Amino acid sequence: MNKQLVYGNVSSKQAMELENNYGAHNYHPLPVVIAKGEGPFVWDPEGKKYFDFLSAYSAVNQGHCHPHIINALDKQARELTLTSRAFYNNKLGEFEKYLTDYFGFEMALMMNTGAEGVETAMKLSRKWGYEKKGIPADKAKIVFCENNFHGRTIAIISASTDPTCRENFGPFLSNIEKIPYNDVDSLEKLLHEKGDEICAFFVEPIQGEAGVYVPEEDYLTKCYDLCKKHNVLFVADEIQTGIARTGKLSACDYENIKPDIMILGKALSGGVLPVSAILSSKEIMLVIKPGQHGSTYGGFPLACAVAQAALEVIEQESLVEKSAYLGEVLRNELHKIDSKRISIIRGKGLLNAIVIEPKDGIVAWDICVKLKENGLLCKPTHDHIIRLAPPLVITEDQLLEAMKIMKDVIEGLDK
Ligand code: IF1
Repeated sequence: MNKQLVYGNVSSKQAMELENNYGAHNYHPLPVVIAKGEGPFVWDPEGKKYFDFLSAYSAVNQGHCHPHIINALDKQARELTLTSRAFYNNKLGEFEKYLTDYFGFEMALMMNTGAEGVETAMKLSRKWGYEKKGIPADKAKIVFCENNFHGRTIAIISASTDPTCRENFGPFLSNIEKIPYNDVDSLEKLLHEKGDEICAFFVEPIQGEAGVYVPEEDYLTKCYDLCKKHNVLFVADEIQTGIARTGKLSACDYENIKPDIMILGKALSGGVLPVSAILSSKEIMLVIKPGQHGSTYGGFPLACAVAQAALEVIEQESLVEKSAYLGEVLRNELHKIDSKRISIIRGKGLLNAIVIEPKDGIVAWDICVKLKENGLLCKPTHDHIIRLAPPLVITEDQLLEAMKIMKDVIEGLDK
């Protein structure tokens, strides 16, 4: 143990050493330590201020430590935190009604992490496949898209095509079909061949990890219609795209599609607690009977109070409209950057990415390090993509200030 260490008061250097020495090396973070957050800003232990353009992978849509959410946390934490589902609690039903009304569904099943939400949707889809669609025992198949990201469990990485996520974690789940994203014909062909044994199609309305990959217009509609034709559940993973991030409440709203199952997580709690949920119809949801699925913390009172406050913030501060408007401003500013290094700018609302041409050995990572030094935190994905997803509470002036940093850093690379 470092003798200089005063608990609760570590320097950036100490914090990085501690994580490195005592924590598993399952991440490779940018060399910055965050000690405090407020709205769109974070500070390191030495007091340097940064714009946060990752928002904890879109969990902090409402901004860091939003007072309305923190008040709800504080109030509920003093009243009741956890009961387990062995008993009823006075928050769960109230929140389930609020949540289902909010998104226009009949029923919710609450879990904790996003991955658990996806697992829950997979289990529900299979059960529905056997009990409602009549798929023969152990034959149910689920369709996923290539380059997806749905989480880290064994079932979910069985559906992944990313070697880094899968290497030496096998054996994997069988009965998973993978087709290219943004390719309606592949889905049509697969459903035509094996539709009788397929229970569900899982899709991200915009692929986040793949680099904010926005599919062609009508892609979701066409997939949805094919699913209906073959009696296959259309399951939207809105864990990253949902809750105002893309300029609509959920990204499926762009095509006016109501998925059979919608999965939410991340910003459902505004970055305060791990809270996820799947939303569906009574007919589908009630396939799961008492004792067949659950989680100790799933739907705990503290989560319900926090999540309700988090969704109230979205409405009270018009974050859907703000995300749509500021997304236009952001992409407009990016287009003004005079650099051959930027090859593509894409996104919806405040979920955006720039694709960088690697040149002189400078890749996205190096640019993110330079941005960090200038007070702007972004995360590279793959070698050539930088994701830009600030908290939705950012003001237009703040956004313009951040975009000036971006412009100066990128144009500065060739000066
Ligand atoms: C990590 C990406 C973002 C998700 C979608 C489910 C989950 C996620 C669409 C699982 C999680 C995260 C987790 C994080 C990296 C990250 C990510 F780069 F990998 F793609 F956000 F962009 N569905 N996304 O995006 O939710 O279990 O993590 O709560 O390091 O794993 P979770």
